Amino acid sequence: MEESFEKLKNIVFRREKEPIRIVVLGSPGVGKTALIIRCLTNQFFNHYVPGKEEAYKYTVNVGANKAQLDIMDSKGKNTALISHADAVILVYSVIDKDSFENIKTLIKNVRDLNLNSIPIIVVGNKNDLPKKRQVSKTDAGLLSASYNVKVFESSAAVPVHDVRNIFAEVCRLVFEEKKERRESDPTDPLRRMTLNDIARKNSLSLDSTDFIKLVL
Ligand SMILES: Nc1nc2c(ncn2[C@@H]2O[C@H](COP(=O)(O)OP(=O)(O)OP(=O)(O)O)[C@@H](O)[C@H]2O)c(=O)[nH]1
Ligand SMILES: [Mg+2]
Repeated sequence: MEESFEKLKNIVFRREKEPIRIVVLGSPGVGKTALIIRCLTNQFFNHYVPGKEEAYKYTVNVGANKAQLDIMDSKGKNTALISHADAVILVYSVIDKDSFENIKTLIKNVRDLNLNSIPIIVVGNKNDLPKKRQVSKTDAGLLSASYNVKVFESSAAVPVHDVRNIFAEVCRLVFEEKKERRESDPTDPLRRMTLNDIARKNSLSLDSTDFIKLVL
């Protein structure tokens, strides 16, 4: 069991019926799908299926407790999803400078669309390819400071720990940010809706929905 999930359980699992809705966005090919699959299955998904958009339900069990993460691997055109997300993970590739530049536009879009001050976590993926690196850690640090976002580096191609810790950190930030809002409006029906429900409600078509259960 990973320590970060262990720390989460007291704050997350009491509210198990409310999914934590996480939308993952970024330029094509940066590794959004690979990062999600790495987190959920501990496998490296080394096939490129461009632009596939899917919803994942990820149930984390720790002993008798459960938390449901509702993760949407998104192209970013579905503004309804962004406006109802509890957190957004923006992915760039450290070997693709343009994808890093695009993060600034994405941050602005998310802040315009989602009126709650939801956590935005930026992930610089593919850091297993140092010879091809185009975005330095200094660039990432400057972005973090000027846009007030957390930036992590990761790789979907190497073992799992940093990727799962990123998702754990996202949950922690969601509960810090959302605690007051949740407690102040317990009747809000949106609280129990998944991103897939929201997509359906907005007549958005998704390729499929995967239900993946992970037992830690
Ligand atoms: N070396 C390396 N390759 C990676 C990494 N992450 C993803 N890839 C590869 O990069 C390619 C694109 O990865 P995807 O996860 O499909 O990218 P994506 O962001 O989902 O792309 P779109 O769905 O088209 O927007 C695939 O061939 C992956 O195997 C990584 O951390 N390191
Ligand atoms: Mg993809």
